Amino acid sequence: MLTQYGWSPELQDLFKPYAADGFVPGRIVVQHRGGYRLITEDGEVDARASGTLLRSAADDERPAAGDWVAIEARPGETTALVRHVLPRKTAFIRKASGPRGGAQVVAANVDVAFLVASLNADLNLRRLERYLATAYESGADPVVVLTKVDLMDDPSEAVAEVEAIAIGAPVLAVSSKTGQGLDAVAAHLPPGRTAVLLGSSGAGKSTLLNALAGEERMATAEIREDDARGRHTTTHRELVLLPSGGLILDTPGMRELGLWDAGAGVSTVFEDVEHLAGQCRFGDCTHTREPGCAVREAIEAGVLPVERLRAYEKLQAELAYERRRSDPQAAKDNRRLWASRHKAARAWIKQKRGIDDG
Ligand SMILES: Nc1nc2c(ncn2[C@@H]2O[C@H](COP(=O)(O)OP(=O)(O)OP(=O)(O)O)[C@@H](O)[C@H]2O)c(=O)[nH]1
Ligand SMILES: [Mg+2]
Ligand SMILES: [Zn+2]
Repeated sequence: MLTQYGWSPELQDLFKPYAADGFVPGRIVVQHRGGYRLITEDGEVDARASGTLLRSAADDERPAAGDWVAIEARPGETTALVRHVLPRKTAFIRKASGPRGGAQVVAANVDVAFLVASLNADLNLRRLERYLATAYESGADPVVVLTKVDLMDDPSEAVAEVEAIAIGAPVLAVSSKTGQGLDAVAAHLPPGRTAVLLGSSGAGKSTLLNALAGEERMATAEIREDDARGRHTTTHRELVLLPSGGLILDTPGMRELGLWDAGAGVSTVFEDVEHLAGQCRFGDCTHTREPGCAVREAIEAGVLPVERLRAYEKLQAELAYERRRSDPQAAKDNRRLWASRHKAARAWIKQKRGIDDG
């Protein structure tokens, strides 16, 4: 049973110390507000995280959908206790929404991240760049899946636009209604491999899962007529074993995808911008008015869309903000930097006044 869900000799090895303590292994196949459902050697069980685990674990160490865990079976109780989370192979992590905004693991131990966007009015390149950066950071292979191709007369232009920003990631145009392109999606899901569906509400994630499964496994709902947005139909995360042997994790549509520590991911997605910036005459070029600026030259030549540079700068600023927030030393350095700048500015103003007055 566990082998079908991806249990391997390596995991068996990792699990040895937990087995010695009397724990049994399981994988989280459902995560909802109230707790978890796990798959174990003996079938499915409901579970919750132990108090000790919750107290000691950082946000991104808490059990999440796709995790392999060590559980304590409690005879006579209806729910098992998750006591430990095994080291993850990959993790798709976002900044949690809300004022506290800690790290939130959306999916753990996935091999492939299907970044799902609909080819309708809701298609947004800037949003896809965020998903790509987070996916590259996760360690999973990103695949962009453009849904609802049956609604388009000619998708080639939209696909080309997405390919231009997807640097190296495959871009598939599919229809869960007609079946077009589904084989190409399934090709990324051989037996034992795990994929996650990520994207906005209404993009067609659950419909795609149902089409791959050949049956109605997840509920779906029509998008809103006025603005083509989804209705947040899926509210839990669920890992489904497909008849083909692949595993696919459905997730609730995200309103926004805040970056979490995704510096390397952003660099991968914006390889073109960083490569150009490396050719500017000055190492600290701001690409505004310096001479010998390769970035501005590329924009003027029509090679680099200016919106892409702006998107890159925006994500960099977001990362820097997060780093200051989570790293008190960086915040202090930043304050010190500004304090010294203010001091220099005041001295300069004073000196200038002196000259003007005198
Ligand atoms: N024409 C067409 N409609 C589709 C396709 N895929 C999904 N839809 C429709 O899009 C709507 C939303 O689909 P869902 O699968 O519920 O979307 P979701 O991404 O799971 O949304 P959340 O669960 O809210 O995150 C439904 O009405 C689907 O029938 C497609 O390939 N073609
Ligand atoms: Mg859904
Ligand atoms: Zn420059």
